[in-house]
Amino acid sequence: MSTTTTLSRSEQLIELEERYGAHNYHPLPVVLEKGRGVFVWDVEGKRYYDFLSAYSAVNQGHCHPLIIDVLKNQAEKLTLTSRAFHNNVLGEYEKYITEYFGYDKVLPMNTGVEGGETAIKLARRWGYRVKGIAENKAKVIFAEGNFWGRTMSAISSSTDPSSFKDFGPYMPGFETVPYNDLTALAKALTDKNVCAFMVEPIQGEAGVVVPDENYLAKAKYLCEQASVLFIADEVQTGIGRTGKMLACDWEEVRPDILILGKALSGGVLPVSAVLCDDEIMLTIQPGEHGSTYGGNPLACKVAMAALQVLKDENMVYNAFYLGKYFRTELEKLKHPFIKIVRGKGLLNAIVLNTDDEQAGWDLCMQFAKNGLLAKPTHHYIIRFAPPLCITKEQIDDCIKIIKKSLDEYTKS
Ligand code: IF1
Repeated sequence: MSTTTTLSRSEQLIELEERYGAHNYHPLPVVLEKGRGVFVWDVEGKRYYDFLSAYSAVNQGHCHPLIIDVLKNQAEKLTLTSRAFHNNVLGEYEKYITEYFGYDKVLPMNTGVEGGETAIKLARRWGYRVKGIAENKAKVIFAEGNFWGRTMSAISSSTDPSSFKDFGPYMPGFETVPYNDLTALAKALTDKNVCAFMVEPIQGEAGVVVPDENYLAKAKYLCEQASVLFIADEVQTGIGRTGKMLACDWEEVRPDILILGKALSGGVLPVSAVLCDDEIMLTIQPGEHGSTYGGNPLACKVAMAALQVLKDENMVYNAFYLGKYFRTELEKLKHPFIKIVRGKGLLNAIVLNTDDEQAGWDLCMQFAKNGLLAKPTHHYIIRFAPPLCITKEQIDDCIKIIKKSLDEYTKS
């Protein structure tokens, strides 16, 4: 064991985490200290392309100057009032975001999983008060392979043992059907106690799994026919990530309940939002739901800035055009180690041509050595999700890094 005097700054900081922090993550051995746009720098000053974007929370680029300015300005005025009182920003934000996405109302929360919990409470409440489901009988259908967070409800719908094992007992009234399987969904929706179907338009954590063309549109139609609410979890796929403002826009599907998070704040602080129309939203009355920080003036100002720069800097089209270009250039490599290239917009992944469970991690270590940060979602699936402000020249540079790393790894 080397003494602390010979440890690098990164190693010293990693040791502190190891000693004093919970061991609920296994990060790459990279200690970041600065971010700007598509780049991050470690404590030794090495620069990397960020191809994870904090799991698609930094769509607008790290420390976007306009968002940071708004943050600083509001932070010196008023950060939090709680909802015990009004504040001068919330109403302006609620008008802005409901017009931006085309819904009657928004319920502001903080993390993505709180958005999911809120959506499910709204759907159950609508199920009892509008659809007329008998008390405590409401069911919500999820897709196998879903991931919407780490709370007891979220893991109760999970089909991944690493998410749910030995955390039981689980939330009742949750059922799953195979993703991208309309026959199974149709069958599940024959149960009159089903109030909602909650689904990611593209499954992120499952490995950027893109469903068949029209799956979302047909699923929405089946829900309408069964008087079941269609809840879109766009926490990871929303805010321009897939080359449309919402991934549901690819099929012109309007979710009954829309969940947003992550990049809603441009990666500056936790902001989530649940949007729906009055028939659903007003089933929750004063004192029946909320959170200390939900709708705080700092978050509202930051979210408006994050949504505005997305439009002003044409990031959604950039994701559409450069996502297509990125996948084409990856496929042109015809690299024997790449089995599949898949994704939409700038939410992409490669499936490696191996059954070596260590391959994804080892290749990401090679990427890091060559100046690009990515992380496997599963052993041999690597997600590529850079900020949406990336340029064509930077994509070309990253393709070179990916090719170099693949060659080095497969030769080692
Ligand atoms: C971790 C995964 C991604 C999400 C979708 C809701 C949430 C998430 C589609 C909850 C959050 C995060 C959680 C984070 C890593 C990351 C992740 F690897 F865990 F699964 F992106 F794929 N819906 N995803 O992806 O949002 O409460 O976290 O704000 O737990 O390590 P949150």
